[in-house]
Amino acid sequence: MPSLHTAPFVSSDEIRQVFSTALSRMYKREVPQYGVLMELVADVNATALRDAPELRTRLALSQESARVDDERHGAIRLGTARELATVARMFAVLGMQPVGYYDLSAAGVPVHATAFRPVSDAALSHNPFRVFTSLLRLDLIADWALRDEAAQILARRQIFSPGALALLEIFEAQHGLTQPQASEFVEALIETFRWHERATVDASTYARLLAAHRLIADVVCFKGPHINHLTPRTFDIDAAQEEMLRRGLGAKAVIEGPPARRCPILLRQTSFTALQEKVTFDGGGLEAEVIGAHTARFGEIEQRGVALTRAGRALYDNCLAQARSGDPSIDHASRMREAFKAFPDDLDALRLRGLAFFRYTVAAPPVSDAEVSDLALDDLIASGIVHAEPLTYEDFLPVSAAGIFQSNLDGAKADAYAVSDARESFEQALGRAVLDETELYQDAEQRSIERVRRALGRRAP
Ligand code: OOG
Ligand code: NI
Repeated sequence: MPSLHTAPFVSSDEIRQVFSTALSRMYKREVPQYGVLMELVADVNATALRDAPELRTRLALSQESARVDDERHGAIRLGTARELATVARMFAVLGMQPVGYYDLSAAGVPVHATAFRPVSDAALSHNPFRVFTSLLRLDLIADWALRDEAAQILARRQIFSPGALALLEIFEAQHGLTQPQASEFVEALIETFRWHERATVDASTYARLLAAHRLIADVVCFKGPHINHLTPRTFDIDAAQEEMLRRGLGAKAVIEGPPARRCPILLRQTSFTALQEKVTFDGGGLEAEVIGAHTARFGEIEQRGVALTRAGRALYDNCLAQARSGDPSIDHASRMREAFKAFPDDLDALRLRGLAFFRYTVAAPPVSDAEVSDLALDDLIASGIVHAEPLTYEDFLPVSAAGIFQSNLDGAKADAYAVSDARESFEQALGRAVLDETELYQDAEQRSIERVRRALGRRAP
């Protein structure tokens, strides 16, 4: 029992909310196009809600209605195992845990990643802020000398301020932060993710790392892991993509993920290319500083659909493989539409075939016991007593992530690396295993079934 003398702690959900808002404010100041993107998404979403009464009803019924307006994800790229371990502890203060393992080496991007995000129903509906967090894989750099040099440069930097580290220790010792401590923590943590104009290396070192891989230069040459994009959520990504082009944001040509459907599944994303930013390079002691430019930061939007079961995901991966290996003389969009005909586009079919996850609620209390006795869940849904709400996909897609990375690395298509998946070393660096996203959806669905069962007494389902 908490004693009367214990200072009240701010909840992690609240700290995450404040952090996400502060980060958005900072990014808007640093990357003006992000402000344009936010306005555009707000307009598109308002139109989508006005024109689609089913969407309005669905959102009102679900636990998501409140969260969508300030829903977003960000991405950072880290250089060392120690940075990843500390970031994991920092994000734990914000109630975010590592979910999923993404190997991007197969797509020629020398990183592996996880997504830090809230996991409980309540935390997700409070604020679902996520951060796609990649760790550079120096082991994939062929040039030994360059690899050593990069490791040495990275070993010299400390991406967190002493203030942030001290508050992290206080949080871990007292299992919470008071209001003033939480505010100070958010402010200190934001500093880590801002753009630092001054590089930690001279111009020629930067050029060498850039030539090895643009991504290596982006991670190694700067003081910290600048947030490289913040992504608002839209209800209609096709409309948003058109609007991006209309307002002069050079959107990438192809929307990543599944094709447009009546019932959205997983995740669709599109981005616009990076900004050119001014960089001041170290003069190396003797020479004067050199002014240069670096491109790393960009804008992205996403539309989220229903989370898929393992069977659903296997079918998705199959359709994607089908489309990719299809006739190259046919355009990408047509190949995708054709391949995805195999994926049912109807919520009942997705549920009855066990392809997607749902959250069940009691829609209309039964009039009599007889109505629910011996009825299975599907019958209760068919008779309107129970409502099945699609569970939103909260994670990322490796193929899409690779596409997003590529589009912001000057479109340079890299070859796949020979060695790939290094999950074990990633988890070792992280200091823990990542959570399995499918199990989280499965648990959320199961919990909702148990709630329905309790609400209907011991009669069903
Ligand atoms: C991350 C790219 C992945 C997404 O939404 O799939 C990503 C990066 O470029 O650092 O953010
Ligand atoms: Ni992203």
